Amino acid sequence: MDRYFENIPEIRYEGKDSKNPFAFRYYDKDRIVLGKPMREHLPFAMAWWHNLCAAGTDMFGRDTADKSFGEVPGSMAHAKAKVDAGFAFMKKLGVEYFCFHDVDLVPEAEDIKETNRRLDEISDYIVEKIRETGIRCLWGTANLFSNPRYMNGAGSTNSAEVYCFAAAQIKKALDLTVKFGGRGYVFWGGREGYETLLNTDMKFEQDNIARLMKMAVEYGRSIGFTGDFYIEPKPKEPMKHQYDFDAATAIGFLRRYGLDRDFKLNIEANHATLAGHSFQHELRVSAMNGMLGSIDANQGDDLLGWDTDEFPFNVYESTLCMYEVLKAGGLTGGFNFDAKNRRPSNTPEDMVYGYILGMDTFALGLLNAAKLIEEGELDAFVRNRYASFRETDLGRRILSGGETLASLSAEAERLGKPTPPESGRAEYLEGLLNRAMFS
Ligand code: XUL
Ligand code: CO
Repeated sequence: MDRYFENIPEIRYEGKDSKNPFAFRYYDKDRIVLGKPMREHLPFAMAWWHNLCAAGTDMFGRDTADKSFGEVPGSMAHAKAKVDAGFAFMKKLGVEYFCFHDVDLVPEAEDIKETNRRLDEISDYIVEKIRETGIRCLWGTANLFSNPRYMNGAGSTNSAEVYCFAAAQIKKALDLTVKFGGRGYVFWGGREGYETLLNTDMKFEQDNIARLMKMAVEYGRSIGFTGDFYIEPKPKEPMKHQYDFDAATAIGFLRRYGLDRDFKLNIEANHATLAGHSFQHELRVSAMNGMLGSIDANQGDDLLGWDTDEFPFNVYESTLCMYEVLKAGGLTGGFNFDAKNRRPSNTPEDMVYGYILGMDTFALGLLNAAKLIEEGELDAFVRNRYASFRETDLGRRILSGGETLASLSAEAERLGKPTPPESGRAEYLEGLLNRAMFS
């Protein structure tokens, strides 16, 4: 089981001064932070697709990494070797969860009956590994974007037969998620969008996507799935415009169709920035709507305008992320490294370095965010900033809902002019952030 990573030791915490490349410098799984061990704050997951399937192919060139794991790619022996390698990898790193698409697990056959048979076979094998290791499934999903039949979308397709295949894949992926004891089920609408409105009935397509999601909820609950469904927003790529553009758009959609009781959001850092938002913005919008469910932990590149899926190393981002997560009371899901090695980082060691980097970045973010919360200055500043609403007679009357435009207009005339608002103190607060991060 160990043979793919045989030259790599188990990764342990050695502290920030360690020079050992195969050690954590910040992720100390049993360290108590704000009353809970780090591993409970940070349920990390391995993304099956990037780690075990993707081998560096891009639009301009072929694979650079060898992900055959000693077997012929496209065979069931290869599918099993990926399971062996994946579980060995997670054990080495102490990663306790995995996320998967149906077609990450087995080669897809021409006939869906055969694909489903292969999925039954491999999932029996995965269940054995789950029992052996205690590693669990964070979430599952169906890949409704790679197969050419999804050219015009899956839930949003113009073809009733293609829609039927999307439903079949979702049913099977839900069966697998439940079989693996998964905590969540994700919808990322990769092809749910449009290239041109000249050929698109947007309302018809969105009604159909919602119908499919309702069927998924009904079926999932009927087979004992008690976890959350998630929408993973993304504004574009592969489509020019995707329907789940950002958190606010996805929440509006879920509420419009009455799906908000069963769904939360899976927020991906690189998708947030593609939408022109910060990661923290998308987390805050989700949290304030009670919909922060899970996180795809990665980062984009300021110089590139697409989904680069890099392993996260930006500690400002992970600190502000963990600040939002802690204030929201944690996640029902976890932190899935939807991240891949750079194309020239093509060895098994690089796979391990990617996860060490990501896990340490989030552990450091957690420690910094806990410091900010314990110091309490940011919280106090924000609370005070709105004091005029809570601590004056006028403010309290507005909050109680008893005022009208006419009564407020009379009040304005009585005042003549307002007391000038106080400074927002952005630079001072950014200094506090730096102090928590570097002292
Ligand atoms: C694509 C993406 C997906 C989803 C799952 O940008 O993030 O990998 O996370 O389908
Ligand atoms: Co993702």
